[in-house]
Amino acid sequence: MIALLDYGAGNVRSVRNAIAALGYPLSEIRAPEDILAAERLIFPGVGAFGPAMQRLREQGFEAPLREFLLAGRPFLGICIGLQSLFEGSEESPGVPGLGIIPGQVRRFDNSHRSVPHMGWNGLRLQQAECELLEDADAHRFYFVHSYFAEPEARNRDWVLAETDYGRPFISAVQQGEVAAVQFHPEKSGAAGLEVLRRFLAGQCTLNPRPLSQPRSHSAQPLSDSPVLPDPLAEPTSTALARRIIACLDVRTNDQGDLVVTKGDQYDVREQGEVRNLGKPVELAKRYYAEGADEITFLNITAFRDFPLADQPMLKVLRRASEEIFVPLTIGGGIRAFVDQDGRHYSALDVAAEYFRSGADKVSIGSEAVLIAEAFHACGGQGDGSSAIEQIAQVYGNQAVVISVDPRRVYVDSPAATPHHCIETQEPGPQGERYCWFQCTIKGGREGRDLDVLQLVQACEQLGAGEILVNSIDRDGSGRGFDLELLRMVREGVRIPVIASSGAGCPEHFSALFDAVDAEAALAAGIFHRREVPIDAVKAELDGKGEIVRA
Ligand code: 1PR
Repeated sequence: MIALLDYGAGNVRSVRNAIAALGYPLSEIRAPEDILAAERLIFPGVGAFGPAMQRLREQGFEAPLREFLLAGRPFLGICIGLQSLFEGSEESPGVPGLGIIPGQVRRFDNSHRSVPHMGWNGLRLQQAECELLEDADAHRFYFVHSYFAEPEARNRDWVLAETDYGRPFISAVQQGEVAAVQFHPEKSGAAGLEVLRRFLAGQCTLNPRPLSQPRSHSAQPLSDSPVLPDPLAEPTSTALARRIIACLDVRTNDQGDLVVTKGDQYDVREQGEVRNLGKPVELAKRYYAEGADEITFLNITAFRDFPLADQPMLKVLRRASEEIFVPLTIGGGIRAFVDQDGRHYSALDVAAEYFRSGADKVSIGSEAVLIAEAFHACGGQGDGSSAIEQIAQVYGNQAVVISVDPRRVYVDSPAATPHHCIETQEPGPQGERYCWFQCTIKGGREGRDLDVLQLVQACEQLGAGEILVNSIDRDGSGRGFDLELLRMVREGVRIPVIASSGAGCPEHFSALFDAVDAEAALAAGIFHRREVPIDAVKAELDGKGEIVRA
């Protein structure tokens, strides 16, 4: 019996979907005694360390889980499921972990790189002949976390793999049949599914001999180590790949069908008809097969409808998540609603339904602008009640993407506006040499008195995990990304940035990453119209020395 330890703290649908796709039946842990009855146990921890440990304790799961682990029975922890095995975490001081592995979980330093560590990174195997991760150092896996387990001499005999993000951290542990990974195998494409399959099939034997001496912490005494380092093995670094994201703008057309559409400067109609570029699930599956690192669905008319009434969109998400094993983001209509019967739904309720339907992240557009306006009006303070804060608190910061829809506003001089203004290489219609980037809501239909920097900095402070930067001016133009806009956002925040709008050819992606240290690039039209395949973009980047997932 393979059992899933879901303690109800968040979205584990992706793990269930991946196990179902691999053809294994899964049972649920409902009571403490179910843990010891399980043959193989999967613990996909989600959310924050403290609440996760608290929920385990409240539900009486801690004691049987420790017993299961100490008996060395088959266990796979994922993400917080790995971190919980350690003694404690900086994320929740004073909350003890399970203490199975000596050591602490620490926060990444964001002074030189974006936090969360989000995207596809490699593994440096530390043990020879590990069946669970055999050949895994030839692949990349999807990580998303702000905290990491620190390698030290006293946990060395647990470390199965390390990964680098500014510093080495523990990306997989194993002793006997107890294993855990910091990355998400259920979101790591074929390579991740293979790791899960090996665990489910009972292929996780380990020969506890290190491949190489772990780095940086090697100054620690080795006398208690049962194994000898291999002096010939040179540790190689791993690095985070640039992500390529396929975006599907989805709406209902005039015939009532849910279609993928694509606009020019957000106008999706051609001769009065909504452009129809295909069916959402079919297109998304195509992009998964072609190597998209992530897929985003934007429900572009949800600002005027009640998204939970939009069952076809939720169905799209459910079907896509059953067959697509890279991260899925959905945006559109994440805000509070009152339905026809007067029932109130919070933004968190809407997001929760999206997560339950298979989303890994939600993207907030219009509502984020209104939240940022209120934040600045209160002197740069949040009160915990905004959609950003509430969703981040329950699902984690990494699950909250802010989708920005800015438009250039040209001025003659910086003194002509109170907003953050740049001198632009792309003069305005009257030859103006300065502009600011105005935030809009409702799909660009309404401009607000807020600039893009004010928006993204407020959202970062409130707990957003990532910024998706669209550009109404560049959308659908094929003229390349708006590098001036992107540079301003990149320099303004320490969370990952996705560049969007205007991609027309592979060279636009290399020009983007050459100019702006964005984590990801998103495109729509060129992929939908089959003008540029995803692998041509990756080949171009690879040729320019950028790291991409093969
Ligand atoms: O405001 O929270 O309900 O969210 C609505 C979401 O829908 C927002 O994220 C907003 O960006 C999006 N949206 C609203 N109207 C439109 C429209 O096109 N009429 N789409 C729209 C925005 C922009 C990109 C597009 C890129 C790449 N689409 O996502 O995919 O510009 O296109 P390209 O590569 O073809 O240039 P809320």
